[in-house]
Amino acid sequence: MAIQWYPGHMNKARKKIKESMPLIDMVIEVLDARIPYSSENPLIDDLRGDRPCITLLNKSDLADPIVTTAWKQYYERERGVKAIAIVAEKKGEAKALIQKISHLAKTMLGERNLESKPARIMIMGIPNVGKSTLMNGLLGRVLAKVGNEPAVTKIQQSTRLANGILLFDTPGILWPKVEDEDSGYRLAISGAIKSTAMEFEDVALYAANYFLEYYPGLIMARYKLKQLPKDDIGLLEEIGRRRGALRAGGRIDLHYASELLINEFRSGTIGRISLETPELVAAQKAMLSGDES
Ligand SMILES: Nc1nc2c(ncn2[C@@H]2O[C@H](COP(=O)(O)OP(=O)(O)OP(=O)(O)O)[C@@H](O)[C@H]2O)c(=O)[nH]1
Ligand SMILES: [Mg+2]
Repeated sequence: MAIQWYPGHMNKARKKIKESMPLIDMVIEVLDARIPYSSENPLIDDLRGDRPCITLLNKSDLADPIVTTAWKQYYERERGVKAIAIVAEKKGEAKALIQKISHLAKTMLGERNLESKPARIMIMGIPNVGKSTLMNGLLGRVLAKVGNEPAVTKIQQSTRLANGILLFDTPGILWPKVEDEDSGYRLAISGAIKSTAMEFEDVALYAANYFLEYYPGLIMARYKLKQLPKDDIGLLEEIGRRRGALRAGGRIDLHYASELLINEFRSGTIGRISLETPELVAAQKAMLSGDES
């Protein structure tokens, strides 16, 4: 599924980020721990240039812990980057990050007196990944509006922390066209794309397929199945039947079942699931480069 959802405010946000960038010392890039590769926005890399960056894998409470460990190793080994898994929503987790951020700022900015000229740090990432939640967590109070849908933050906002840090929260931005099919689906499943810009049933079929292959045990347990459905549509039908989503003539309401499956994934009700692993992504990249040659 190629995604084309790039509302006006995202374009404005990108321009504003570009404008502010010369004043920024460091970037915190927030990735979704369930899709670290697909939630990495090439626009952000472009905008930040060679500024130092802290990479966070947020919502790690929802991701498969084994896969998150594999991703951390991947970042360290392949990129020389230390990715930190966090749960921005959990009280205290963001606070614990402050020390790391201060330390990095002091190392990077050397002689600068941070009290008179604070380290300027911009929090960036795709929509709905938890940037504003992180900002509030670092602050220890609710300043930025958060919400369980993409495009909640519409304008850039900054605030000063006590430790010589000036934080900038930014609106989530996607790139104008997500061409990679698999990444498009994963972004849609994770909640980074507005519901009105996606086809729920199409996305749920992709999710169902993936869950059946990689997390059959969690699916059997959650939907109390004695037998694994033979395919994606079979799973949606089974969910619909079990939840009484029937239409006239006994037809199953697949749209209802689709929403249910996606929402239960997003809330973590099915269990801790990652939508991509370093191996899957490597295979996907190999396929794509094969397609081009
Ligand atoms: N389970 C879980 N949910 C989280 C975590 N961090 C944030 N959330 C939830 O994710 C949703 C989005 O959070 P926001 O902080 O508004 O995300 P954002 O990146 O600022 O989103 P935009 O401003 O729309 O780009 C909210 O419902 C948060 O409660 C986390 O670590 N774990
Ligand atoms: Mg926000």
